[in-house]
Amino acid sequence: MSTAHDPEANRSANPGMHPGADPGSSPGAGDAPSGADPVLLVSQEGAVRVLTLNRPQALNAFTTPMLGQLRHALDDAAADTTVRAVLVTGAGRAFCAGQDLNDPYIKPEFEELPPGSSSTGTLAGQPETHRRAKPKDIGHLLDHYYIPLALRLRSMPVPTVCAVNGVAAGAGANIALGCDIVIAGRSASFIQAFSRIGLVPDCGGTWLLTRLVGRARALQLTLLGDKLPAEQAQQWGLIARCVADEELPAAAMALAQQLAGMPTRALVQTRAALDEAMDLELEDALRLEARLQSQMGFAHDYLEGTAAFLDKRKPNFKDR
Ligand code: LHQ
Repeated sequence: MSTAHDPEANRSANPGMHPGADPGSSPGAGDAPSGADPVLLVSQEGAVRVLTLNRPQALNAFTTPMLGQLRHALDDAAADTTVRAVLVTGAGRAFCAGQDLNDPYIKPEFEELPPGSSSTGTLAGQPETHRRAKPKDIGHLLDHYYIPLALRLRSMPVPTVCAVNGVAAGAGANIALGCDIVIAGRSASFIQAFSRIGLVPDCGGTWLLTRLVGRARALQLTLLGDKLPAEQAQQWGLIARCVADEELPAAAMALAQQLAGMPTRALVQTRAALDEAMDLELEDALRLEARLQSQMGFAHDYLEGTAAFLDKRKPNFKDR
């Protein structure tokens, strides 16, 4: 199964007209015209839905249509009960270079200044060029695209795996880290590129990084914006696994298939409980566990899991 440009995804992902651009009517920067390669590939292997970012010429940088399609593909996977795990990866040599800085939704319009004039020191807030920038409210992009996408990912009713096949920068890094299990190829790397261009981390970076690697390393990554190689990312606990590049596709698929065969509802409640426990006192975490365990105890998968154990057979889990 493979979807091309999904006009519905684009339309419903653009709830409001952005003052600076209308991504519903104008293609994102570098997006192929209709009939060309789709910016998101969707396929299915058994119970695993595979979503592949597909703008390799721009290192799979996110355009607004691509962000809309990714969210809708996650919605589709969530609604499809045959899907029991989602695998996200990128086409080509990168996973994702973050927001496409050419996307008309966010790119400032530039007005050329007459030759000889310089904006330097004369216009407050202007960069040192011979062009005058008319900035757009980039917070709008976060409100309408990245926040719904990050929340959708974290609330998926099935486990998510990210196969980081190359550089993951900015929002690309944080979408990867928002998946449940992150596995990277040895040549992959993670860059909190925001500070390099005068921004703060977004797409959940502040929340994720402090939890994953602690304040000192989170600050090092976000302030310096340096490249963190995959192997070191694994040593730091930022990601779960690092494998040889050529082993990545098979290893990621095996992981996703393994998760797909497991008791989905219990896995998803485990993710939610771990996230919630970060902010709980021990006693509250214990009570949360008891409440969830009580629910699990009435569910098919627990009864099936224990029966299969006692019968010495493979369990057939169904709950979602
Ligand atoms: C790109 C991009 C890109 C467009 C590579 N855009 N073309 C939220 C709110 C609103 C605004 C801003 O953003 C956000 C969230 C964010 O994600 S902010 C962070 C945005 N991302 C970046 O700043 C990363 C920019 N990219 C890079 O620093 C490098 O490309 C990395 C380190 C990722 C890879 O470097 P190289 O391997 O040396 O590749 P390259 O730089 O030569 O890139 C290859 C092509 O991809 C190149 O195009 P070209 O036509 O020259 O071959 C780049 O222009 C294009 N590209 N990232 N984000």
